[in-house]
Amino acid sequence: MKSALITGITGQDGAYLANFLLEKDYNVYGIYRRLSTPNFWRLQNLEVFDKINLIPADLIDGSSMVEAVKISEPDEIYHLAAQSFVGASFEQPIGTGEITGLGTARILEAIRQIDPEMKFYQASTSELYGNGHSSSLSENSPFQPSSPYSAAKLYGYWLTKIYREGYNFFACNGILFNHESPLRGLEFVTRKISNAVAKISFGMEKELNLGNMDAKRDWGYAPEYVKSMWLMLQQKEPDDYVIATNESHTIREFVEKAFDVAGLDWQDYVKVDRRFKRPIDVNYLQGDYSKSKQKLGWEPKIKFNKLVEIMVKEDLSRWEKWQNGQIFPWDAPNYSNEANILTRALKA
Ligand code: NAP
Ligand code: G4F
Repeated sequence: MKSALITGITGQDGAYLANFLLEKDYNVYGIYRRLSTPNFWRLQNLEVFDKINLIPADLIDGSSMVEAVKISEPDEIYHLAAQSFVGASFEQPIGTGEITGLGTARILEAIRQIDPEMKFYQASTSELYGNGHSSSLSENSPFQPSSPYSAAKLYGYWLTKIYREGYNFFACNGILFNHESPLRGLEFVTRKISNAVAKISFGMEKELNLGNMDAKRDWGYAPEYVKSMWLMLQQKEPDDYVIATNESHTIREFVEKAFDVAGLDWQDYVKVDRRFKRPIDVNYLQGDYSKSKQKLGWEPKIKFNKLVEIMVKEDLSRWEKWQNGQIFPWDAPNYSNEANILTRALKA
């Protein structure tokens, strides 16, 4: 039986990947950090919480990462943990560098010291390309990070290549474009929209405040994207791959479609609020997954319209069940809207 260690197992991708690897009969380990309120709802939602092994560790604590690798002795390590919210990286650039950047160095060093034969997946990102592009982006397109988050991820990307070339690691960068699902964090724009549409639809909220609605993203479906991570580690040679849908849509299009799914007109509810605008935004991201199709045999099935529908219908169904008194693992009831959030943009 193969074993895998997942950092970030409590996050969106970590939970779907744990589910995927369990279906492939892996022994699955994951690290989690101590929080004042436990955060296992995604693992419980997918009914995998009781089937995995959890190890307490934190990316800012190198010795805990060494322990996690020693305890699990995995064949494959999927490094997904990060401060992953671009907006927060402008508010907390130093913490983001520590976790998202140096955290990757800490786990690569743990592998180098314990067993360099362990295969390594790095959660790289389309944010590496940054602002200023206007055509599809492939593995050969230039990087121009436009946030503290993407600068930290660029460090992780290069370190992964350096350990591959310098120490002969089987280490891959998955350059994943945005991927969403009903397990997406509530602060990311897609889930913020699908959750707000559901609440507005039930009369629980009156409006939705957003930032830059002109930005375009290439949005795919997270459960399909985690399969590509595994495929990368099953190849003969390690390499870097773009994972995307080859389509992009504006935030406005997402809003329009999401309200439409609930039979509402978005223009009656949506307002622009400068708190949610970033000092620099990435205005265009569209991928080109040709290499992944050719080498991994990977292709997305769920595209934009279906994705929006899945997310809105699930949030509608959850709020309906909640109103009927059903209790199930879910994040939204503990998260009010973002009315009290003060960002640096307010001072600008
Ligand atoms: P997510 O839902 O925000 O999950 C992030 C995970 O990292 C959580 O499990 C979180 O734990 C953990 N984490 C954060 N700080 C940590 C620390 N100091 N020590 C240990 N664990 C820590 O992110 P995601 O959407 O699943 O994304 C997974 C990875 O892919 C991230 O690296 C992200 O940057 C990258 N990525 C995501 C996308 C996308 O569209 N989703 C696209 C490209 C790349 P808690 O639960 O305790 O907070
Ligand atoms: O949903 P977002 O916060 O995702 P973003 O910044 O694209 O980052 C996500 O995808 C990356 C891959 O490209 C990952 F690496 C990263 O970890 C994360 O998963 O914002 C998407 C767009 C941005 O242009 C943002 O300015 O939506 C715009 N937006 C407009 N109003 C908003 C809002 N974003 C958020 N979060 N909240 C708003 O109110």
